[in-house]
Amino acid sequence: MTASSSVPVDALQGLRDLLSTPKRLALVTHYNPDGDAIGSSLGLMHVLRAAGHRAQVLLPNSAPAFLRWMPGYDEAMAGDTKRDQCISAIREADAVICLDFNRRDRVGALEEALRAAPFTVLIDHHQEPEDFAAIPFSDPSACSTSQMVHDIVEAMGWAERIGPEAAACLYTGIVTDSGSFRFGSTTPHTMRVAARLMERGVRITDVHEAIADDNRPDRLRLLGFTLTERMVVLPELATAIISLSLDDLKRFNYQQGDTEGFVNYGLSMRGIRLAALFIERPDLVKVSLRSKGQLPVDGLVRDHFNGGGHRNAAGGQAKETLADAVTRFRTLLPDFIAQHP
Ligand SMILES: [Mn+2]
Repeated sequence: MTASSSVPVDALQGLRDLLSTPKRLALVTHYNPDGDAIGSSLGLMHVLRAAGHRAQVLLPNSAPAFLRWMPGYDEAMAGDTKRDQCISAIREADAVICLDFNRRDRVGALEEALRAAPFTVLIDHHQEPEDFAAIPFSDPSACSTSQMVHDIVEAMGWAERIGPEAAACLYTGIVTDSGSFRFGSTTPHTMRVAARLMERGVRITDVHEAIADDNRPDRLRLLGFTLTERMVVLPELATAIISLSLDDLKRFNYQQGDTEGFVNYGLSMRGIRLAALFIERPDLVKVSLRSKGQLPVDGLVRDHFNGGGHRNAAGGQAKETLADAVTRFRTLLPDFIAQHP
């Protein structure tokens, strides 16, 4: 292990004890799993299997299409199609490993089973973890859970067990959560981990093509429409706001994952420090905020939009109409921006 990765000794010893004999393990990640959720889970699954354990990945719901190529995805079970089997897998597991989330209400229909699980391990990089895991690995400074999985595997002395499939999964998680190595959480250590994963056999052009070059015409047209018709730029507040209604999405034959990354276009404009994306769902409005520098959007989301995240990337929800949610956000903006010049 390098000096710049910090795997806590107590948790590591706990994990060593747990895995000293073959175990049946359920690997659970969060609802609407992203590249890091799926990458860290499948990556760890491959390594655990190589170490002689039984490991089953459980997703609260299916992955967006652009992540389904990941090695081992076909063996994962999703709670939206196989709920009872997922719950049985949690019940029958010797331990449940929770990846890329830190509150048990993040796993949708699997929450009750997870709460009843007698032994849990947490591997996660979000702020303010709920205190529930017997073995907690929590590092909010890590760029991704996938990087943490790499570091834990290495600290276990299992680096040789990372094959090309695990490497591809972990690399994908790091790339997607670090914005392709550009967010502030990207460190020299992140680059070293990426280099090691290349040495373990990941073909990075394949990964980047699979992630980035998977658009359908409808999705690109929705993006064009969104930027032309549904983006408001407030230069005096260094903010861009995008809002999309159910009708907008329907017009472009929306599929899950289509609006992934849209919020970042707001942030790509010169002079913009804060980008917001409001998306109408049948039962609520989904809110995503992204920021640059010291602007702490996680606090804003926690206080006003029932969610959380990281300083520069946070997500939550609103119960009012789309228009009301945007209006409320715009009302909060001047003070928020003034407090963080
Ligand atoms: Mn993550």
